[in-house]
Amino acid sequence: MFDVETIRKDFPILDRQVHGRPLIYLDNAATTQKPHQVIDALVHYYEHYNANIHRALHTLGEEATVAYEGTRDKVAHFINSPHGPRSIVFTRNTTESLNLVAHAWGRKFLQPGDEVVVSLAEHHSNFIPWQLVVKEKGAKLRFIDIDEEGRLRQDQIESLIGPRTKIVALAHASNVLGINPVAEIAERAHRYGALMVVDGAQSVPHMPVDVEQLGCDFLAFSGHKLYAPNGIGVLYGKAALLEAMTPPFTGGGMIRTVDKDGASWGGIPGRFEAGTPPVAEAVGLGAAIDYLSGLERPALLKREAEMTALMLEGLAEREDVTVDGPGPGPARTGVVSFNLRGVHPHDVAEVLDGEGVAVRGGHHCCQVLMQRLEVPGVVRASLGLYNDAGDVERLLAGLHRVREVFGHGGV
Ligand code: C6P
Repeated sequence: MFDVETIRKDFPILDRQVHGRPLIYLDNAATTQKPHQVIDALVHYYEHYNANIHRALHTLGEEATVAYEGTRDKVAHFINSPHGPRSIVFTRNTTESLNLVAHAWGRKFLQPGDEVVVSLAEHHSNFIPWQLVVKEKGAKLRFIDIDEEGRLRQDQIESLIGPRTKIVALAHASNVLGINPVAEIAERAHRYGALMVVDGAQSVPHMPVDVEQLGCDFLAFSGHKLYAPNGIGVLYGKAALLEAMTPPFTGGGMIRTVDKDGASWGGIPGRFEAGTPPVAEAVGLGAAIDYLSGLERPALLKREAEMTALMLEGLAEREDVTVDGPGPGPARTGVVSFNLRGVHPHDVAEVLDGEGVAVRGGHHCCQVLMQRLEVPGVVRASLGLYNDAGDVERLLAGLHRVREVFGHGGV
């Protein structure tokens, strides 16, 4: 049985007060809080075996290397990498992972006239790197639009992915809307010989993600959204694709040989990890994966869906709220974006903060999507595994408070 009270005890930060009220943390799509198991792993690392990896021949170096590479194994297992840990590159975050693909694959292999397909709902991290690389290579960026429910338009998936497509780059789950059918889209992309790049920043923390089932060529995600520390991210790539990529960063730790005239690269994945890597952060990521693996993920998913439905029902009762994205059901994660008529999202977020409720208000690094939705921004409440029905109630009660503060003027 999934017991949220026990889970909550694992997260020390949930005991704190904000403006004299117990913290209700509903900004999990931005970053998640950390269980003491992860915090303890970091402390243990620094107190007992802090060292540089793959360099030192001493005991501490050996222990740190084993832990760092151990996390690579755990990640490979967690996302079912068919090529095992060789396909797991550690980066700083999703942004760096996506940039790595755009720079190291896109720059090398895109040709004039090629097309890269993204959607209007992409996070800037899965948008700007492609925008830059297509400009440089004389290629073209094509955009899949969304329908009234915030789903990718099926007709455009079919019309835009074709013989000229070289890359399809989409979020598995949007940080504003819902879940995209990336497995089906990957099939279509592959039919035309294109690569499927999946931004898993918002899906990997919330659902089992299996790269084989998704059929993706690359998958990017961040540790900090997965209850792990900041500063560690992952790029999964099919081994042959990683092998073909030229490392954009060079220096220590990634070479085979160096002489005065040149250098040769080591193998994958270390070839893409130049310099001293985030060892403690990798240790923390390993602890977070252990933590999640110890929970019943199906029960966790079910609860998150229930909490999402509760939030959507509560918002639907208000005639002054507009919710974006699909209705309750399988196309939803625990991300709920909305607007309160007549009140700017920043103001909503500020009043809620006064009530101890942390949500995000703004464009969520999706300015193209905001332009499409014709709004300056949205308020976003996003769930983590520690949120319960009481948190949803506090959010809904907080919206009454926002209305009290701003009244109905200008509505
Ligand atoms: N979205 C949000 O509040 P980084 O910052 O590199 O860890 O993740 C980037 C990123 C990429 N794709 C998606 C779908 C994302 O949601 C994010 C991060 C946060 O929505 C911070 S802007």
